[in-house]
Amino acid sequence: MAQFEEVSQKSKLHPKPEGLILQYGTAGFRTHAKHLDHIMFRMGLLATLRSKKTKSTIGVMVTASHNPEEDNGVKLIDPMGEMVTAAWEDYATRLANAEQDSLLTVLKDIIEKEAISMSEPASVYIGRDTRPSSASLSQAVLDGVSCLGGKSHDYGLVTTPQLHYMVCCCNTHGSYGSATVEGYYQKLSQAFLQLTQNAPNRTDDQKRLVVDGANGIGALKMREMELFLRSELQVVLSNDGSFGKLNHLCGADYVKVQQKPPEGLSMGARERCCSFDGDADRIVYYYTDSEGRFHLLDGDKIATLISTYLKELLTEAGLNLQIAVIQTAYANGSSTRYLEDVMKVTVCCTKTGVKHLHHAAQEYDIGVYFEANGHGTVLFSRTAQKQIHELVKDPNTNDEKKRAAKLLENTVNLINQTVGDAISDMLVIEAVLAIKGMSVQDWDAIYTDLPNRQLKVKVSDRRVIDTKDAERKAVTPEGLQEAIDSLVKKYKQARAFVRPSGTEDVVRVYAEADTQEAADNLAHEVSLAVYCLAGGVGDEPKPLH
Ligand code: NG1
Ligand code: ZN
Repeated sequence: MAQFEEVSQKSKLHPKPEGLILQYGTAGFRTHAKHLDHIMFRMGLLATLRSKKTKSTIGVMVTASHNPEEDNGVKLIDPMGEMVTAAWEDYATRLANAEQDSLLTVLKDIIEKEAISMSEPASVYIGRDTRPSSASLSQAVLDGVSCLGGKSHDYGLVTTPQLHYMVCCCNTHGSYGSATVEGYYQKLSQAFLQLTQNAPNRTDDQKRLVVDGANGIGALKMREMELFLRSELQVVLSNDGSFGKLNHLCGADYVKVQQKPPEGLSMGARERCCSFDGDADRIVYYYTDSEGRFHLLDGDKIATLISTYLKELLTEAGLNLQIAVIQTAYANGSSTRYLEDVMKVTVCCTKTGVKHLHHAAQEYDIGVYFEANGHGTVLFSRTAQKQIHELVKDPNTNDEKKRAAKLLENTVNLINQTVGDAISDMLVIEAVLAIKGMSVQDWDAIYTDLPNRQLKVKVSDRRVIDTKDAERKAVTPEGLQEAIDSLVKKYKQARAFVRPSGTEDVVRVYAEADTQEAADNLAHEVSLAVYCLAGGVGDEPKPLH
């Protein structure tokens, strides 16, 4: 077939370095940008097949999120704006690793297994972040799409969640919103302005928010969106990419992992600040108190704020909908305790990686999911949305119920349900704080985080670590879990676990305990256990103090 001939010819322009093996990980392919040209071309091919198979538009986002600027990556977006399914992740890995001369064989094998009719039309939406390598890499994706006769729409520079939104809008024929960047701004800003009408007396100080754009796409898009928000949110934008390097000493990941403010941000005492990551799908908040102490409000605090607000509204509206919070092993122990014991909401723990949280959240009427690192959103089931909508329309609803139902309806519209979205999450948080008349300090005081520490250990092959129980227990190598258990016993309120990263060639170590020193010591001792029992390479981990 002519299409295959073209694939064969064009793939020579995007050659695979022999022997290079890459895995479709937690968030797609991710590595140094110089190794990715062939991957992009092949993901263009795969997205086209996926589109033919699903008879829907598929998204391809070129980004490496919070990774260093020199890296890049790619992820596929399924029809409803969600991450691509596990079977297709596997195809992605096989296609990516096929040597040049077996590319067509692997491609035809996928076509046969999935019984894809090649005469079906295909449509692929493409977006990219601000990395210097992203422009040419997204061109390689476009080449892949055109080889198999797919139609493409290149959105150029967009945040990851914006592209997810576009894909969902397209495949729901506009009922989720209109598939343009402007449509996104309009939908979100209208909902935000409606919500803040419930907090009419806010001062300019209360409307002010310092935003660290991580020198990335989020900063660019925040600038574009400002106009739509009128003066209901007064954004002071730092790290806007005009000179700093992407994610360098700034951004949500830096702030969360280092537990300190980003560089390049001037923050007054008690001032509300937040950081996006490099593709604006994560957000964390923070402030320094009058003694200069830094306070971080991470994904767990965000989930708590949003679920408390939603639970109160459901009660006021008299709606009997089940709400659950989905977390991972990285959730601070205090947050889990607060949600279960005080809030009395269902808490569920899944493996790391938003696709796992997203699936678990789909099981409830309202599923609030957040990773501790600030990636998350809220899913409202069809039933929940229908009930909320009917209550708004019901002429017999009393004023209190109607107000609660309208707030819920606008909140649904403000939330990007396809994926975690820093801009949407930020607007939800700002609206909730405004409506509840809370300062960032009030929010922070809901519960006190247990001190914690995250470390990385280099090992020769991180796959020697296998885990169970939502990654909270190590099954292999032998003796590792026993070693962790006995270390944890030495500390108060302590917990620790290890798991291989899905995005970096490292083993991650997490520990929490009653004091920072204890959390640091425990994390260090667990790192040593990993180093000794799981084939550590390089220097032995050094103590933090
Ligand atoms: P890995 O590298 O698998 O730990 C990291 C984050 C995940 C997720 C992915 C995708 C932590 C501890 N891990 O995964 O939560 O966000 O990146 O970006 O934050
Ligand atoms: Zn990201």
